[in-house]
Amino acid sequence: MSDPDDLPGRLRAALAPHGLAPRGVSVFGDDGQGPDLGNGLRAAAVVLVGHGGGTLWPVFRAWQERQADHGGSDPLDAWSKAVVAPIAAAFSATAFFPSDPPYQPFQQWAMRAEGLRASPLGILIDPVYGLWHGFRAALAFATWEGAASAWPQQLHPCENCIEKPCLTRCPADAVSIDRFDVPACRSHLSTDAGAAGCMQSGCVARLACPVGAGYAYGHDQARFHMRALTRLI
Ligand code: B12
Repeated sequence: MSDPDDLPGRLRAALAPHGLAPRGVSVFGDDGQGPDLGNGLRAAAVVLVGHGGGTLWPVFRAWQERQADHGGSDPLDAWSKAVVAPIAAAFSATAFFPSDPPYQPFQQWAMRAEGLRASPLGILIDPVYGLWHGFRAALAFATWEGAASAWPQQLHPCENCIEKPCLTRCPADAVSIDRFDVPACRSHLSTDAGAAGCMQSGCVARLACPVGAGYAYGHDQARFHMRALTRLI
């Protein structure tokens, strides 16, 4: 990899037209913890690619409209690959995607990369975007010369949250500090109340968090993710 100092800027410029951004770097060095690059080598570092708020949504929906098959059965994953694979090639990186098995530890990488920590819901909380952010890919590099300190580290907002409304608002009682009860969540989503509530406007527990509330996904994006939640795993 060349010119590591300018990598954040160059990646930011390549990703911005797609509503995506580099989300920090997890540096493994030669500790063998990096993902397998498929050529006998393990990555020295991964740069996470994602979004805060709904920046990707209009770009993704416009792309989907242009596809004869509307993006297929997993259109957001298909779009992520269509957009990120050429960028990975241009940066001589190997792209990993969060929904591709075997699942790569995106959340562990994000914790290392950005200093993010888990909210009581299990998803990582960002001090600016709250629970309204996600990862669409990771770019793995075989060698890494840049310093991780060139990338931002974050504070953990849940530490100062006494009330923790995310734990008390779920209409299905599916969330607790130590587990997310997926069957309970899904069974509520299949009721009329679930269809009129979480399925329409998004997960009520997630919406209860005051951090980054202004970045909450719009209804179309929220509905898309809720529908995905009813059919995944
Ligand atoms: C499988 C999966 C699920 C399963 C969870 C099954 C289970 N009980 O583990 C289901 C389908 C239920 C799910 C739901 C959701 N998920 Co999910 N999921 C994944 C996926 C594809 C793999 C997780 C995994 O096994 N990783 C492999 C291990 C080795 O990686 P890891 O980093 O060590 O794993 C951590 C997680 O597994 C976490 N964890 C353990 N149990 C659970 C349970 C839940 C609900 C979550 C979110 C995390 C979590 O703890 C591990 C410790 O760090 C990841 C993507 C990825 N590759 O990680 C997304 C991912 C974790 N999910 C994500 C999201 C956003 C959600 C939803 C909010 C999406 C939605 N449609 O609403 C919901 C959560 C709803 C809620 N109220 O909390 C995001 C989290 C982003 C963030 N801010 O942290 C990820 C990273 C996907 C992405 N593209 O960004 N998810």
